[in-house]
Amino acid sequence: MQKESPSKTMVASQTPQREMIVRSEEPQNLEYPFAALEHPITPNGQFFVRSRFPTPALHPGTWQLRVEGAVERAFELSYEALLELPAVTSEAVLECAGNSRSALSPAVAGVPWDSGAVGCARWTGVPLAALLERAGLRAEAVEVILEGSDEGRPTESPLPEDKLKFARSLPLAKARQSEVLLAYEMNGETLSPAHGFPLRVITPGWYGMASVKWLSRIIVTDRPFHGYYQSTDYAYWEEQNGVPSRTAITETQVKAQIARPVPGEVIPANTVYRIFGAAWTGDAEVARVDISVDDGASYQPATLLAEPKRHSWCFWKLVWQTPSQAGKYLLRARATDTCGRSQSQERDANRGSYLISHVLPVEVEIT
Ligand SMILES: Nc1nc2c(c(=O)[nH]1)N[C@H]1C(S)=C(S)[C@@H](COP(=O)(O)O)O[C@H]1N2
Ligand SMILES: [Mo]
Repeated sequence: MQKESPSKTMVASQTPQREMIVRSEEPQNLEYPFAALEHPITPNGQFFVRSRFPTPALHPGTWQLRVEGAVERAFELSYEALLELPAVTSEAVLECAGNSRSALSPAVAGVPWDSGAVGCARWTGVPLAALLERAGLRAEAVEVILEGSDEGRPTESPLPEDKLKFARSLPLAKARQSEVLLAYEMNGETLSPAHGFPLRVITPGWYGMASVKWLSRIIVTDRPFHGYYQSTDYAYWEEQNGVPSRTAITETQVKAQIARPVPGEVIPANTVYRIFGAAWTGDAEVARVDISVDDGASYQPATLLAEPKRHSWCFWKLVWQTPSQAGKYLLRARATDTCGRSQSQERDANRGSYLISHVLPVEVEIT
């Protein structure tokens, strides 16, 4: 092949798959082919779906949201009444805590997500804080349980015969932050059944499991919640006072993902290639993304393609002058956030099958 002048050529990456990857039909688990990454706001049809149980069929005429527990005035709210309340719209990235699981070695149980269980949308709804205010928290209140309408038996674990509902809790400090939304619109459209119609929680800065779909009950409690998806699943071992304890997964860890090139991509030597991807973090902003094209020996800063925003993601690129020597090369992307947190190089085994945020190399072939 004749080599072209690097200054004139920008190598197009392989045409990526655009259809969603079906990880399972029932419950529905759909992954976005991250190599096709294009829009800073993920179109609804390209937003991953992660559900533990079949999607419940809820009717806006009969569905109600109940607010109860350690409150002064328990109440119920219809869909119609909810739409009447003052609403806000904000952008938030949701990443499944099991995203990138397929990269773990040895393999672990769970949906084998590649890097497409992540997306960023504009959510419209009512701040959870407004409903807590209306109910009036009693002095003993410590947590807020968010319960979905979906139910079933977790397939992954030996458990009582009884069905259980998907539920997660937020500590009061997080629940009261104005950013936590009860959302009924996604990118200006009514929430779809798969994404939680009629109402879902959006907990920005936390992994997806805290954004409970098909919300039906808000229960304020006077003690910490230890439901199945709080302490058994979506939890990891952490030493507390010298004792290993189950700790609920909460804040999203800082992470950069390479969309292109894809693993195994063949790229010509002596040319110019645009390495491209996205980066996000939890309750902070992305500060920088650094790229290594030499198996981690050195890093150089990527260009952020937009002003990083709290709770959103930021696309980035690096124009790579590809080497003249043919062979396999390992590319790495590493994000750092405004709290000074950066991705580790090594996997922490205590994280089990979740929180996969260490630097993941992408091997390409230069020819
Ligand atoms: N009620 C309910 N809420 C849920 C889930 C669920 O199975 N049931 N899955 C959670 C998980 S693990 C994730 S990652 C997000 C995914 O949201 P999405 O399907 O809209 O992308 O929803 C969360 N909320
Ligand atoms: Mo998830």
